[in-house]
Amino acid sequence: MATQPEVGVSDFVLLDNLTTDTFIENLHLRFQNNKIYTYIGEVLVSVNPYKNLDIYSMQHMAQYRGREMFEVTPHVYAVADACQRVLRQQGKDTCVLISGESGSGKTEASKFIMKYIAANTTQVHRDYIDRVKNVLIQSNSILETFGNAKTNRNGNSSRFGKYMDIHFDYKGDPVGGHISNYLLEKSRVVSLQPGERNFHAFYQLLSTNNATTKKFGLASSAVYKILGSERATAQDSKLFSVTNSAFDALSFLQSVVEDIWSIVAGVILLGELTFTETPDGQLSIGGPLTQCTNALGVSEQALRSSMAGRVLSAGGDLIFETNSFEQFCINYCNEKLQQLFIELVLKQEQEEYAREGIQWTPIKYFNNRVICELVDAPHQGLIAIMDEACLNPTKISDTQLLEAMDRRLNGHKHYTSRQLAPTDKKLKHGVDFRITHYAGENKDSLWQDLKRLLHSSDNRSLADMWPEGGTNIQKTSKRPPSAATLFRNSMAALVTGLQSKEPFYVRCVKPNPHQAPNTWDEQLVRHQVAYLGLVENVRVRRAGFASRQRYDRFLKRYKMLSQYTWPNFRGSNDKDAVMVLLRDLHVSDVQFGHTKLFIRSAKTLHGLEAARAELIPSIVILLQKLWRGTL
Ligand code: AD9
Ligand code: MG
Repeated sequence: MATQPEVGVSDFVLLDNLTTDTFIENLHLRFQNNKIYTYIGEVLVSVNPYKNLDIYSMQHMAQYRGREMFEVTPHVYAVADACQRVLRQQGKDTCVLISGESGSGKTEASKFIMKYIAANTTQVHRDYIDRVKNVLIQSNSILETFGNAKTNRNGNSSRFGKYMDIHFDYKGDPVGGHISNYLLEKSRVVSLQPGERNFHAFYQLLSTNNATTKKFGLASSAVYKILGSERATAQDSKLFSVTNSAFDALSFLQSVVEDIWSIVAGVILLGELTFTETPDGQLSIGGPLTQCTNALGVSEQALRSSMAGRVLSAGGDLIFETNSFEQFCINYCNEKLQQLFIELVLKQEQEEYAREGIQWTPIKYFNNRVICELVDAPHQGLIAIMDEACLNPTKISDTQLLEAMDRRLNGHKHYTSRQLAPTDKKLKHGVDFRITHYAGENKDSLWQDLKRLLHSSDNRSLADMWPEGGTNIQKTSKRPPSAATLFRNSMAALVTGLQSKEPFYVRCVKPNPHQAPNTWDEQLVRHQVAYLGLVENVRVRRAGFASRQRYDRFLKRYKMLSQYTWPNFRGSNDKDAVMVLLRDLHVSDVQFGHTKLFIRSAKTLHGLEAARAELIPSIVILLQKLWRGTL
């Protein structure tokens, strides 16, 4: 493969004078040259190009197969390959953690990784493996239809967190998988920000021909509240076919697919119903009630009675702002993943030094554990305080909840609230409850009567989704855990799962807020570089060693630099050969591990690379002469 011209440095550990400015300069330079990927050691930094680059073809994949990360130009395929190699060669479970703000390219990165894994399989049991590969790739279409929406930040924003587990056989071929979803932004169904869309599924269904929509009690041309100010487009129509092909590829029964679209129609129609209280205290439901109950497969009477209790008991206080609660959970999730990143990156370094018999002194870094504990500590954390408030039989107001938090957390270095600190000073790290929409009455759990209603549906798929609706109400009178507690628990389980695996990281950066190609917003990038702790990451990596390489790989790459090792070293031991090579080159800022060479300064690596680049042309000429027999 032709060596690609280097732009800036392809690994930040090689930056000469590391500051936030030089970091951003290098990232920008590479971005301008369509080099959207750069390493920090084995961590991949990815900048969203917002345009299609010709770097993802099968030919490109082939360049990464079986190659060490530093040997080829940085790429998300290199991460996928390293991940699969560790799994195949060391039999260890691996995971890839992809983080970054909305629109930074996380979902696309995950799809490239899956595409690479699907392509990189052996030929045995082809049919079966092909099916699994197909499922891997097609499952994304379904997840995106029901879980993605256009937001002001991203035209295809994932409104849920997802964890995909792929199972491999002993040869490293994918044989199955499991997808866990976290916190779907359900509030979007009923409340949209200006300029945003609801979940794609609603528009897709309405983009189909009249016969299909009519079957579900809808009219393509009608304007439904749930759509906000947006309408179905030709793209939605295309994606409706893609979604249905994906259902097919995943072996969904046709009857289940019909059930699913019928539920989608039912939700659209629910949005059209109006509820009023008649003067004699009865509930009057207006709008397309019959179409709605048909689509949901429930009786009008059942819908009426389950809604009556709910509407009347909620009084005038029906739809509170839930966005902030979801945002709070997303922020907490990001802090947890950041914590994992900090601890594992350091842990990994330390373990490697110990394994290789290398001495090192750990460096200081901001550990955001304190932020996570502020949220999730038992009894003391914000979630515990919210839970306590929810237990209060009398409804408590926003202000009372905020007061409860202030009482318990006043003095905590990372907590502030509008009441405690009426200034605009932002906490660098921490939780700021300046705006609190949390209503104290967070009962995300669906009420028992609604569960019973859905469980009674003729729509088998809908009924199956609510098995609890069939249980005796007496047995379920215990209050279900709050949404915050459920989320905390699922985060804890996620972190435990991830900790048991060998992690790889992709840190995604969004270059501008306009979703535009070739546009660089320095402020926005600076903010993300700080938030993701990227410069800190380079420091941690460099505080130890700029580079580490297995002896055989190192020798292969640099043996040409010494007469003692080129073309071959006389001894049999790669470590000895590397020692001789480096002595000859007068390189001394290294440590010799058991299996790897640790190079302290980036300059040394620069020097070796430069010497190699200088020698390559003469070696090529030498080899050509040898082949032609003219030497
Ligand atoms: V969100 O947190 O789910 O709102 P993501 O997942 O981080 O967000 P996403 O992967 O959806 O962002 O990327 C946003 C858009 O950027 C995509 O729809 C693509 O149009 C564009 N994108 C992202 N990565 C690439 C890429 N490697 N090449 C080309 C890209 N376009
Ligand atoms: Mg996404």
